[in-house]
Amino acid sequence: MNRKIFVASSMAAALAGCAKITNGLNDAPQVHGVLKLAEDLNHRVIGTHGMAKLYRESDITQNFPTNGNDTPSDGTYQKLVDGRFAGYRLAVGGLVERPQTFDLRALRALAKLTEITRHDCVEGWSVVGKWTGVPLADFLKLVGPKPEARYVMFYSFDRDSNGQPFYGSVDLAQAAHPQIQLALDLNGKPIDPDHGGPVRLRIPTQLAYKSTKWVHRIELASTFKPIFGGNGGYWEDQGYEWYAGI
Ligand SMILES: Nc1nc2c(c(=O)[nH]1)N[C@H]1C(S)=C(S)[C@@H](COP(=O)(O)O)O[C@H]1N2
Ligand SMILES: [Mo]
Repeated sequence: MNRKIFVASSMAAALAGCAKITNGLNDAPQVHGVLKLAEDLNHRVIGTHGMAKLYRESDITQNFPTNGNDTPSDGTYQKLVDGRFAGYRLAVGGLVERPQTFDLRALRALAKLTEITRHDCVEGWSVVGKWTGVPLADFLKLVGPKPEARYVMFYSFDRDSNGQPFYGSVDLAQAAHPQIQLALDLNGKPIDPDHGGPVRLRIPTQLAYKSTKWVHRIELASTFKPIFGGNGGYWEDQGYEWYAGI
């Protein structure tokens, strides 16, 4: 059983994700069926409860590649960079008891998780970094998901060449995982713009495309069907799996 899951999940890893050149194979219905099955098994059997491996300081990667729809050229984002993010606000709304906004000082006061973890991009590279930030579980307790809330949606500043904004999501079970954080620091310094600063999601138990960079708005929702392409995320709308457990 375990081996089956492993094989299925490595297949998913090889086929899904952020490869910039889309692979025609991904579109074959039988491949999709296998991936869906793997996704389902992973989600129920491993992903949500398993822990990502923790690394040592000496494992930290020196030259950390970046990946994304380019660093947002968006005017609002550029102004925030110029002002060293003093004007940055994270807005939280949707199905929450206490909608509110957070500036970086408020977020830093909640940052109590530091973990050295690896992120795996399906384009074939992995990097180990030290991330410090706010445990997502603590953050959600503060804003109070309403009983009908099921998903946490993350919205970013960047857009692709068609003007489509980047976004992503996890469900509340994944959000409760102790290693998921709203990251503020990378390797002891505020996350730079290229790596998703000032606030990005880090999910060390899933492929890196789920770790949404440049987050400016979080919304709790009961379903993601009516949001953009309806699949829960930018990459998911291109056909990749919503659950990307490693
Ligand atoms: N907003 C946003 N987040 C994103 C992406 C993106 O294009 N936009 N790319 C994802 C992908 S495919 C990867 S591999 C990681 C890369 O993170 P890094 O640039 O810090 O290495 O960010 C993820 N988060
Ligand atoms: Mo990626």
